[in-house]
Amino acid sequence: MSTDEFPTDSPAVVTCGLPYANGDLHIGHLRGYIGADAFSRALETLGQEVAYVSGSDMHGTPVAVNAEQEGVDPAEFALEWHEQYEETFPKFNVEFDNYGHTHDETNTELTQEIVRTLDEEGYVYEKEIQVAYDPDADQYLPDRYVEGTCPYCGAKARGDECDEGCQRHLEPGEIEEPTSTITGNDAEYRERTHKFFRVSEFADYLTEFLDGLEGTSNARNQPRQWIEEGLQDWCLTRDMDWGIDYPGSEEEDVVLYVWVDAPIEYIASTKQYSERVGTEEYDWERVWTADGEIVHVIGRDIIQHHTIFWPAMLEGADYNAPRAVAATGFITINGKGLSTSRNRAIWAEEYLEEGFHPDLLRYYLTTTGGLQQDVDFSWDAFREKVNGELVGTVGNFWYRSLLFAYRNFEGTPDADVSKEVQERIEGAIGEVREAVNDYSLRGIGQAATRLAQFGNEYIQRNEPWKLTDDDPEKAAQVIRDCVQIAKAVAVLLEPITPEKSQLLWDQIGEESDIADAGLEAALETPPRNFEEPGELFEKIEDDRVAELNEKLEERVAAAGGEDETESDETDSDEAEGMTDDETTADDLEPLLEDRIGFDEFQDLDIRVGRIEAAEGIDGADDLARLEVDIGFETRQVVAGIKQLHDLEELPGQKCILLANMEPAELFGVESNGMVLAAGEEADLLTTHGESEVGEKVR
Ligand code: B3M
Ligand code: ZN
Repeated sequence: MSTDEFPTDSPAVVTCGLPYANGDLHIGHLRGYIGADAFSRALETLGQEVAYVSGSDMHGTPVAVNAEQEGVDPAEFALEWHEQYEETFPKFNVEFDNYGHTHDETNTELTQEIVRTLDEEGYVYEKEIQVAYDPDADQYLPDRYVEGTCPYCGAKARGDECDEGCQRHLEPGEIEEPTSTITGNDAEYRERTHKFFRVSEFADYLTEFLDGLEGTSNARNQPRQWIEEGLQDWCLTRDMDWGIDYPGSEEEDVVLYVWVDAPIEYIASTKQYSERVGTEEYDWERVWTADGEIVHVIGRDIIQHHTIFWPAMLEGADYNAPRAVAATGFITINGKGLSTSRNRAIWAEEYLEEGFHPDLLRYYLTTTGGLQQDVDFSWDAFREKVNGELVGTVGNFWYRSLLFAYRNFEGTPDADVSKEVQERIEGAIGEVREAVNDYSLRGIGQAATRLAQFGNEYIQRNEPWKLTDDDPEKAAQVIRDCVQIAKAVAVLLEPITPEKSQLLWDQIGEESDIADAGLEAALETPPRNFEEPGELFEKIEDDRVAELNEKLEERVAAAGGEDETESDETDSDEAEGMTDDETTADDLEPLLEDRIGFDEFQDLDIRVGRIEAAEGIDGADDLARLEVDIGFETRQVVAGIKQLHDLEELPGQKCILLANMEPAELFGVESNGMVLAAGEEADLLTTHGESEVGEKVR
């Protein structure tokens, strides 16, 4: 790996978390797969050599439990889902260079080889531990076969992950008040011997690794805290028969923990790709053992696996370290947790069946929030974004400029691009380069849409329709500029909307594949002639949205979903970016009995502000220093949001500030006001209309 800016001279690999082969894909999964696909395409447009790989996660209790419920063999069950996923991804223009699965030979062999190396290097030892057991089912209860309470945060948790609380990985035996998910019985504990990986020995290595890790800030900050609290060794084996055998072990009904072989599929899948295209073309060993740039896109609930266990395994077995871990936030639906059991989800198939183009969803999911922010999906917000940005800005510009060019010049006029437009496009290319290096998909999208916005203004300002008769030369030049901008927008937007960009590419008469064009193509002259263009984006009508909302409401109601007192059955997996932590009244802080008068409220000077700068405070785990413009002046404020927000994403965002808060000093930094936020995740309050910075909140 290098620390040079992308593009580098080393081959890169981009991966996304492997979906468990256990159920239908939904929008929560898609955020990660589309995001990683877009990132990999974007790297390519910069000229980076890159492969995008993943595979289905076939093992572990997430698959075994669901297969058992359906009374089928886990291998068969998983393979069926795997095949379905393979068919679904391309429908969203998610194009893997290789999509394998963890149960295939490549991964099985590689996993056993890596574990053998760790063992030989002295990183594995045996220990007797207490393992949950269900006497009625006569079965040990690894991972999702057991539920109980998280010993760290007290939330209801699964055997191996605190999925609704602090998101920590839980070791066998750690969960409190364990009950069997097979019979509902209280679990007993029995003594068993298991293999452990000495993760604790890697604390110093991991600290250094995290210091250099790129990606999103949550993927660095959370693990730092876990290391400070002290790392535990990691149990490598489980009492079950579905999975990969421990190398050389004769023991029946003991397999490797799913999280051992799952990330190794990243390597196995890269290897398969390399073997298919030839190592001359792409060398997996160079990527994984020498100087490759490894970029993992994951959901934020599996940060620990990717920034502690995985890099420790790689280091222990003498592999290369990841360059970046980009952890995405969750998807909520209409402001509530996505829940497959409540059917509050947008399913991949459903989206397509409704007839929407995949690129619309790609655009929505990649540009609605920063990568690590939670993104809410509602059909209303979807319509608004599509109609506003894709139809109104991009599509409108594309169509009007190409139509004008076609009607008056039968294509691209013979003229040179003006200096202004040349520089504007160069600027946009620079913004994309920067966004890619910041792992900001939204930044890529914004650079492209802003360029289209400029195009609209440019055409409006120059009014070429008035020039065709009076000053045809000037008209030719303006339209020449517009065609170039249209082409540039297509190139810049290709990682996000590959199919629509290709269509625009075809419309201007290009004959190649836009995916093969680099960013510099944005400045290359388009072909002289093209055919009459068509509109590439279509407005989503209000009644269509009303209909979709109704459908969603009905099916959530049918699943009993709006009954807040209902205890939710465990979802198949939260991992791909869904959360089930819908708040019930019981979870909320009780309302205060004491009332205050209006005068007392008036004493609070609450203002609309805009965050100008945000940085972590050295030595303080949670605190960030913000500079907030409140119209009259810029305030320095200390806020406990360091772990909860991507600080780099904050500048430019509006916020609400309590301005007459007594000043205080925290970690040597003066705090002069208080930024208001809601809930455990410090959801920052803001305004949604036109209010100006400095205006009072009343
Ligand atoms: N199969 C799904 C998840 O927890 C899990 C990912 C494995 S990535 C190596 O997101
Ligand atoms: Zn917890």
